[in-house]
Amino acid sequence: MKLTVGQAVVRFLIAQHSERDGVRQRFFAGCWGIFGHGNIAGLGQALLEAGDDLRYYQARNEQAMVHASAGYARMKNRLATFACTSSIGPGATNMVTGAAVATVNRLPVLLLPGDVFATRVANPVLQELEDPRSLDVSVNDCLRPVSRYFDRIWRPEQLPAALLQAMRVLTDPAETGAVTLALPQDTAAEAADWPEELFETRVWRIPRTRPEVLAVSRAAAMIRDSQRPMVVAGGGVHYSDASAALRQFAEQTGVPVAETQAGKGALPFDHPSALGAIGATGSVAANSFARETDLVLGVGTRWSDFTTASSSLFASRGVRFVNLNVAGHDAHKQSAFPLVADAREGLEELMKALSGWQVDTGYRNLARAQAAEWDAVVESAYHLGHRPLPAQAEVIGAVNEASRPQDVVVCAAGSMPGDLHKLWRARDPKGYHVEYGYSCMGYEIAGGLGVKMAAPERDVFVLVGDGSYLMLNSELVTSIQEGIKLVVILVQNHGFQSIGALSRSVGAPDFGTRYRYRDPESGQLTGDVLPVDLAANAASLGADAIRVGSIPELRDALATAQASERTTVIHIETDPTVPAPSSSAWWDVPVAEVSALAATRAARAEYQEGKRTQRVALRPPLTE
Ligand SMILES: Cc1ncc(C[n+]2csc(CCOP(=O)(O)OP(=O)(O)O)c2C)c(N)n1
Ligand SMILES: [Mg+2]
Repeated sequence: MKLTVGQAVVRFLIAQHSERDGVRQRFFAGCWGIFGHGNIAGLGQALLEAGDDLRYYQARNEQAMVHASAGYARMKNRLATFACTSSIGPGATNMVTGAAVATVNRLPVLLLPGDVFATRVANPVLQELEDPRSLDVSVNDCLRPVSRYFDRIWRPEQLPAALLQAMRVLTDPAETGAVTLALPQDTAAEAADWPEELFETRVWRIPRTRPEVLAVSRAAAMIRDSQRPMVVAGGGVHYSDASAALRQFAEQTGVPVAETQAGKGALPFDHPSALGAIGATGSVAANSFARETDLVLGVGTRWSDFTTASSSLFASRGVRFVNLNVAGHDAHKQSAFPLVADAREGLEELMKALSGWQVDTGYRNLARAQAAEWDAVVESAYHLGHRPLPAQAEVIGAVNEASRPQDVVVCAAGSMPGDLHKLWRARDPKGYHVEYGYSCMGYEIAGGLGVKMAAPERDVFVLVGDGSYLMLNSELVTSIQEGIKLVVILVQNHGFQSIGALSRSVGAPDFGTRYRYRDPESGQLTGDVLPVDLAANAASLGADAIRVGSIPELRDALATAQASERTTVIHIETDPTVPAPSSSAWWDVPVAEVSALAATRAARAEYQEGKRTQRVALRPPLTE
């Protein structure tokens, strides 16, 4: 069969399927793309010819199209995603940040950047890097460290093997992330003869790896021996569709469950075993359990510094870890006893091995009582009644109360992810979508688009700060173009509230974190607030924009947005001086060791207090 490399890639993508638990689906829902000389004749022409067999979606920014794909893949529990094609040069390097989001969050996305001429006759092509040490280097090599598989198709003959490797990695739960196949622009348009088998329907089974039998009994024995066990649930619980199994595990054993950012929603917030969020942005309930626990069962977590409060949280001398994780390198973190398996399979095996065992009633009740105390804190944060401007927590409360249980809240960077982690009342396993692996400003609207494409029956509430909005708001246009409805709540606080607070805690108060005019006298950015009008900006991009000045007005606007078919941006100004309730946990951000500023010296002294609480988990998991 004679096809160009571009046509062969598209044909192959159309034929790929995933299957788990007997359910089969197309693996690629379509292909995002922005065209230039590097990809228009190869993939562009091929997508035109394929039509709706592999639908083309137009984005405004290459980074954003990778975010949308990652959001989609996360919502689909990694069983489906998109391909993304870019031109060479800036189009390709714009995808580097999106690729990092996908890889850090362990989400499959296929990147197909154009690349420099394989034949090199016309060198240097427009946008070629020209590395004097080697002509086989191009800017696409920037994608190597952020891709779990990277290949460059210099010759058509190399394509079949590369496509199969790409699919292997994309559908492997332990290895998945961004995968890059760079397509030199001449090769992509070159024709070759392909075997028909390459384009036959291919089904990639997503395995549910079972844990080793002996490892299960060892892990169960460690849990049985413990006095104060707890579960830390991570994103792997969702990806493995294990929230029902986790709930059963918690009900059978009484072991309380805390959740990471990616794991939030694993249990509904009001489940009797739910301690809520853990770590630097956690609930006081989960964090006080973490300080005293003697055995932690980590399920599908990568143990980020936010979860461990920078290695300061699990303070009990005798604490040991068991990690149930599909990836060996995660399973071994925290010097844990590793249970390498799919989360659902692993929990089911542990339940069998723990049959008849439970934590004592007192411990169970303590979890319930502390979670109830935290929920009272949430309730009052939701209804602070702060004036004249509302607090951010009240905005979160109003959105939570207006949304239906199955709806999805989306966020990524700024002060809101932490506040959402602490305060959002999750009622559905897929209802909480905060990208906090890479915490990438600009993910919010683009990622929300992918979420809505994966779950059109749900309303998607995108919470975005003014800083993130200004960084990447352009996919609002895509949402209008495709009729993909979002409800965007744009929280205006004239700068970086999150980093503002951080700057104060490291003794560099408010430096570079406010959007202000330069003050002619001091020479600093401390003048008046800038005259930006982000609601007008949203309206100019085609969205319905509503400005609100209070929480009751916000509630009305949310109702209007919910009733509408179109994307609505609700603009609300908040008071950045009102923090969310404290998590009583620490986060390690270094402070200058010497300084002429008194504020920095004071911050350094406090930092050293925090450092004293840090302890790397090194205890061997098995003592006998
Ligand atoms: C792409 C990117 N650049 C920088 C950062 C560091 N950073 C984290 S939050 C933040 C400020 C976010 O501002 P805004 O969206 O207004 O949210 P706020 O902090 O005001 O809640 C910055 C600069 C980041 N996370 N991502
Ligand atoms: Mg802001």
